Amino acid sequence: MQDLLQIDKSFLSSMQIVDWAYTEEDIPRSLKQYDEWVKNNYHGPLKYLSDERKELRNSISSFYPEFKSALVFLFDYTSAAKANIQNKDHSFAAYTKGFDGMDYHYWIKDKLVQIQKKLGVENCKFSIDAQPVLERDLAFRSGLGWFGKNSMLINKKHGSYFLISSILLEQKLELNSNILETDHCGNCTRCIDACPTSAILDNRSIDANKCISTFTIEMFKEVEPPKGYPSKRGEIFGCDICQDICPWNSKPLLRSEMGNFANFEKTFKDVDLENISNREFKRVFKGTSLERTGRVGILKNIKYLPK
Ligand code: B12
Ligand code: SF4
Ligand code: SF4
Repeated sequence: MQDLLQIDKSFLSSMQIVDWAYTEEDIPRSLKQYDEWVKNNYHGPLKYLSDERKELRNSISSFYPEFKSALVFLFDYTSAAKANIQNKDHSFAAYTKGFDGMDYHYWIKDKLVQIQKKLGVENCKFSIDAQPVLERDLAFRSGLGWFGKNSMLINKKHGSYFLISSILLEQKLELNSNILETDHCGNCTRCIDACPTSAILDNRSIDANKCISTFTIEMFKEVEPPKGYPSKRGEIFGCDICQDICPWNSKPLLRSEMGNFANFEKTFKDVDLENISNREFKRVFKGTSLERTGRVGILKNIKYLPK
């Protein structure tokens, strides 16, 4: 197993994995911060973070009792972020394009299945965003990065344009854990200054009520947008401002090749959103991130953009 993960670098990079780590730590280090956050209603409309499912995040074993260890992977989408920046087109957050234009939940699951097969492991669970796991904390306690002031998990070498997903195992492996990463934000406040809706709090978390990402991705029906939405960048789905501005993403952006996402954009531009049916929208955007909001959700966002 160790050999697979250390030597077979081309296998990992073919999956856009830029780093990975191992941990046996079951309990998140930031439960106190999570509690405070919810008490202050900073989760806003994201009720799954505060209802009975909240308790499941207290430890991985409360959702997966057999849990013994985790392999935590960082799936990179810097090339999509580079394309958005160079094309000055921020309608769709970079992650929506960075995994062959697919909804990353499907794309990453396919990769984790491949890794599971290579490892020869029968019983395990995947954590890909939707499970009750504080994934940034899991990556933090694996030593993969620190909580930036924008609340993103930032890796010293790879910045923050990556998604975190894990294989949760029922056995311990003969692997070493990394030491915890220390803070490297220093006196910088660029993300706080740049956030158009003042959503970034002063304790390395954000007010989800105000975040453009909540409004454009999580709210499917008509609601008041946060003050400051849309920014000059015209977000339709998601927001990358607090990452694009972060100095820790400069080097990864320089190093990365620029992706070509013309097909994704063309499909969107070719569709007459006002006049196609919800069903037709579903057919055209099947398997992409846009399926989440559906046609009605996208129309709700577009309404606020300058004509
Ligand atoms: C709910 C959610 C959202 C919500 C709320 C965001 C939020 N900050 O919580 C909304 C819709 C706004 C959102 C937006 C985005 N999201 Co989101 N989201 C999630 C989700 C599903 C849960 C997050 C959660 O539990 N929040 C609870 C709060 C309290 O946790 P937190 O913000 O991480 O805050 C921690 C820090 O504040 C920390 N902390 C603070 N001070 C200190 C001090 C110390 C000493 C320590 C140890 C810790 C600590 O403690 C808190 C609890 O862990 C995760 C997936 C998952 N299962 O974890 C993805 C996730 C966090 N999102 C992700 C992404 C990519 C995004 C967007 C970039 C998408 C986009 N382009 O629009 C934006 C970024 C906005 C931002 N700046 O955070 C990635 C982040 C990857 C990374 N590098 O960090 C995740 C991990 C998904 C994934 N599987 O990769 N998201
Ligand atoms: S994603 Fe956008 S709106 Fe949300 S905190 Fe970052 S800059 Fe602010
Ligand atoms: S922009 Fe500055 S303060 Fe914000 S996360 Fe990046 S380094 Fe930290």
